[in-house]
Amino acid sequence: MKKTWWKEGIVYQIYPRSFNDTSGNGIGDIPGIIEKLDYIKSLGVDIIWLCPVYESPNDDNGYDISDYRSISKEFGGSEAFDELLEQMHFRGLKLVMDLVLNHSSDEHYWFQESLKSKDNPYRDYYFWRPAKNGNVPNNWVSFFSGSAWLKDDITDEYFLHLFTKKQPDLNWENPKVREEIHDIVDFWCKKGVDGFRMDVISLISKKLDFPDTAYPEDYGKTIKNYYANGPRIHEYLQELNRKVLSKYDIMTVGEGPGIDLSNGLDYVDEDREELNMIFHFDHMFIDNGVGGKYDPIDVPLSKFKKVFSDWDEKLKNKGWGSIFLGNHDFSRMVSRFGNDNKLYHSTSAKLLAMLLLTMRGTTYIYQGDEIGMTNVAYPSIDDYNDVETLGSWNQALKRGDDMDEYLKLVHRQSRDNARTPMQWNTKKNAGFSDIQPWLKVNPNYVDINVESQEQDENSILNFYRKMVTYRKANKVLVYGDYECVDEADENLYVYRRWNSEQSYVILLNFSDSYQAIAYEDLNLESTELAISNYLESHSTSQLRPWEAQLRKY
Ligand code: ISL
Repeated sequence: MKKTWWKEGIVYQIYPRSFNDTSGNGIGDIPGIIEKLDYIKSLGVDIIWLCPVYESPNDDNGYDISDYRSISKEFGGSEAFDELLEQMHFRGLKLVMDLVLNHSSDEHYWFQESLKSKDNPYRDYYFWRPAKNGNVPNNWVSFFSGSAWLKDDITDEYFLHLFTKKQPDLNWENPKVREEIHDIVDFWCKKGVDGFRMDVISLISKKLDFPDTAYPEDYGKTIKNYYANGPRIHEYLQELNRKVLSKYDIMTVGEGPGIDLSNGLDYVDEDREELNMIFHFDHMFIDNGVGGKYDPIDVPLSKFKKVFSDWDEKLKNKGWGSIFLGNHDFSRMVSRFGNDNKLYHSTSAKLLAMLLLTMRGTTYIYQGDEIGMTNVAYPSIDDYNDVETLGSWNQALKRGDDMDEYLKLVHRQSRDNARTPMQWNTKKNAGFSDIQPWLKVNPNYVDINVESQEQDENSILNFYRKMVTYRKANKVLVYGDYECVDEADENLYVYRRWNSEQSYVILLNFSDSYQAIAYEDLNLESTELAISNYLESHSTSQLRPWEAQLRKY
């Protein structure tokens, strides 16, 4: 495998709205990020993935871009951005922009023109279709509930929006659209950014006959079979690579709902020259029931482990993986995959950190996970902001669901869990802002915050630093081979990493109870403990609740 900076680099993801507010308007901003660059650097990470900061009416918090070349004034505008880039490069940090190219905002000039008439030159920048039998063109539903089509009265036709009605899908079939996109990507490369995270890139090529989904009730199947991996997807990505990406030393990671083991390698196979990495969601949608994330199911650990093993096997020697357990679209990883009860909060957050930093692939850390930020449970739906949460809430209301029960589901699943303001200290609003933030802080900031963890050498924060340093010093944890020791064990996740010189075994107890280690073949007595999330008395015959051990082999 060719070695590169983006394979060895560790990424820190920032959701700017919730990171640090310096202007005093309750919304995080770019100067707020600049203020915290030394903190970010102190984590040992190399790359920042910045969620969208472009001009946007913020129907979906920046994932609806109205001007691809301007930085939102609310966030500090282009001057603040230039300063950020300079300050980051000065510290040896690389900047990865989030690019949303599947759709624009309806307030983008292109769409405003497109609305005007059927023969407007921008009409074909989007997907316009006439009514079918007096109704919507097909039965597709948007990711955020309701039909994916909206009728516009000026021309009496429908346009496609796979997300909110203010996020019309761009028509990549149109060569002019692709040229515009190539120019945008080139613009940011010339500015000196170091890469792109490409939003829902798996959706950009559409099935042009827009067939009805045969699974209108099955969210996952519909995405896979109708929305994602369209007929020209690889042609578009190869073209983008050839015309722009290949000219710069940048990294690309495509977000890929609908991508699975059967097609994932096609996006990242080094010989195909498309993208460097993708985010697949096999572990993130793992507890989605037929009705999607608001219809969750229980998942055995073996299924979770299998996702990591299968993907490693699929990509090894040909492509490169992305290792992540959370981002701005999901519940907090410690609440979801760990245990956020006081008793196990710190231990399980550290165990997950060990998983993230001992897997093959590039590690992505989402802001706040380095201090173990947890889910929030707001008392009322009025406290929520996320369009996905509100969309499913309204559907549930229409169905006549028990809304007290549904609020519990919102507590568990809402994307706002990951979007609560960053918890810096115990001051008002967790030190995030001088005024009431756009989304309420999680009341547990008095216990979970950066300042107190800075002072505790055994904090989650300092455990992250330790793991990051260790991974960087032992490249076998980046490039080495991977093997899961026992796929079937429902409590322990044990795996090995090795190359010709070094070998490690990682033992993770994903349970609230003591677990015997029954793997005699591993000969653990003769191994040396390198890092653990418990302070003392480490045994090789049993693991305590949520115990994690990294052992030299
Ligand atoms: O958020 C999800 C599950 O809760 C996903 O289905 C998500 O909508 C999907 O992965 C696409 O996400 C990306 O594009 C969306 C935006 O809302 C998300 O924040 C972004 O990460 C539309 O641009």
